[in-house]
Amino acid sequence: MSRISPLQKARAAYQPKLPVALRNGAAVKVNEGAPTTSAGDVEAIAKLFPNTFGSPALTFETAAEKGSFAPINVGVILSGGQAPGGHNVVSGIYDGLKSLNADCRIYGFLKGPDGLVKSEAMELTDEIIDAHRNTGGFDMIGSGRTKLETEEQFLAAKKSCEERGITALVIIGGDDSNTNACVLAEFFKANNIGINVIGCPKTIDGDLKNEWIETSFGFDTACRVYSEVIGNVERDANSAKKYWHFIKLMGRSASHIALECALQTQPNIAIISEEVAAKKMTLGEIVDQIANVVAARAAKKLNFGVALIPEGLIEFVPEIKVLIAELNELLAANDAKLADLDAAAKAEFAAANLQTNSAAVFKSLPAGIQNQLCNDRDPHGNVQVSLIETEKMLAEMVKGRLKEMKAEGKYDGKFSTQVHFFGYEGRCAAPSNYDADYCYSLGYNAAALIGAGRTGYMSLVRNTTLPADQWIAGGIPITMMMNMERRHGADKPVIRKALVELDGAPFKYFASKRDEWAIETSFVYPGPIQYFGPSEVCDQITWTLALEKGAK
Ligand code: FBP
Repeated sequence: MSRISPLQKARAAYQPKLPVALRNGAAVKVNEGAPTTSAGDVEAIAKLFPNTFGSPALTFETAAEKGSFAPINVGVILSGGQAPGGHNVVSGIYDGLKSLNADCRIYGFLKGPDGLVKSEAMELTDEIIDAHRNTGGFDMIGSGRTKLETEEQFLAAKKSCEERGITALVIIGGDDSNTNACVLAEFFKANNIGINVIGCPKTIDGDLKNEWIETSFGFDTACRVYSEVIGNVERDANSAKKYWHFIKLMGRSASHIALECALQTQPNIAIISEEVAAKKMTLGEIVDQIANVVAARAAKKLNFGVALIPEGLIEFVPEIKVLIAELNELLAANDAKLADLDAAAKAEFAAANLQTNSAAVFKSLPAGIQNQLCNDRDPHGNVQVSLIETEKMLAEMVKGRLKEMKAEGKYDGKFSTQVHFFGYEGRCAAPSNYDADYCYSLGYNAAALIGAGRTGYMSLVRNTTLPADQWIAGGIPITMMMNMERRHGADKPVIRKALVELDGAPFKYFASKRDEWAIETSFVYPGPIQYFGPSEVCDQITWTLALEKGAK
């Protein structure tokens, strides 16, 4: 047997908590709410999903009696970027199904939706599941970003399932992957194919949430890992007192991670993309804002600090947002012509063919950023913002601005920078107690949805700021979260991302404190995730969730 760490060994014995409704097994009493609609574009979504649109929201209660359940085979897919707790979702599904009937069998499709299309899967056994309980990563079966959208893929998925006698699929993923789940559920139902599809809300980005889904799994753990390291960097900055650290934090679109980490660590600066968009700030104004804080601290002889930059920032600067939208259309329209060109050649093509305004914005960006903006989009049409070095760009631009300010007599200090990008470091961490419990419950609950014969639903576990005794289990139709968006040059149905709300409690709290954090050195050092020990250190919830639910 390969060596495992002492923590992994001790952690394997951790028994995650479950909502009361699921404690006697995944056979539950189902309560149906009113019919639902969609997050936007109701008519278009209803037309595209005639068989799954409008289903009621569900809540579960303990069943009066267990009843009998014929054994079934179920497929599981881990989809998109890794998030801590994915293995616990799978082990929850496994245990939940076995509670329905010990002869149920579970197959893991390999490398994400691709495994479903290519019919590559492995049966999950007690031994495999036990080796992965409470561990981070998606390595049990792998993950991928293949978008399921063609009829050919759907029919291949049907065949892969039929080959294994699979009658239910669970897709564990973010907004794009759950969009896949919804489209597949609709296709199967429309064509009388007896395969039900259930989704589970995963993404460290924290942007798959709404009035029903409180948070996506992995957000808690990932933010704790980043906050630990930000705290360490802050302490280094405060010890050496010679560097400004520019830290880019993952989160493709929304700034939930940057905001949560700011709440945990109290840095001098945290840019929130949604505010940049709302205030229609230019890149120059963001640079001015940072430079002014650097100058104010320098006036107090504090030539050091920490600035958090959300990964998705660039897409929220209005002028760059327009530029990216035009670039997307241009690159998609000239796909074949550009296929063999490298990013620099694509950038040259873009500079020559963009409309006047966007061409000017494009040309004003450093060459490296121009090339990065022309990199291939991911299979869902998203710009791969993790590859864009916004932190370096801003550090350079602030340096330039400070030089001007010095000449104008508005700044007198030293400015040396270090740049960091924290993203991949947190996505596969061993899940915190919160994520270990939440994920196991989401998986177990997905088994309950399967047991109840539902399709096109997302697994729902809520009230998680309270003790697990008060958690609510159930499901909501995925169509309820959908609207139409422009992707790859066409209008597509997708789950609406939950961005940071500027009138929400987490941002408001941050906004009330940030001026003080900017000038004073108010750093907080959260330290590493604790898995064992006093409940107040092991069982914390995120500031975001606590503030949203009025628990802080
Ligand atoms: P998901 O939306 O699939 O959960 O992934 C989120 C994310 O971690 C983003 O924060 C990041 O921009 C992106 O994935 C990176 O993607 P990749 O793993 O393909 O480099």
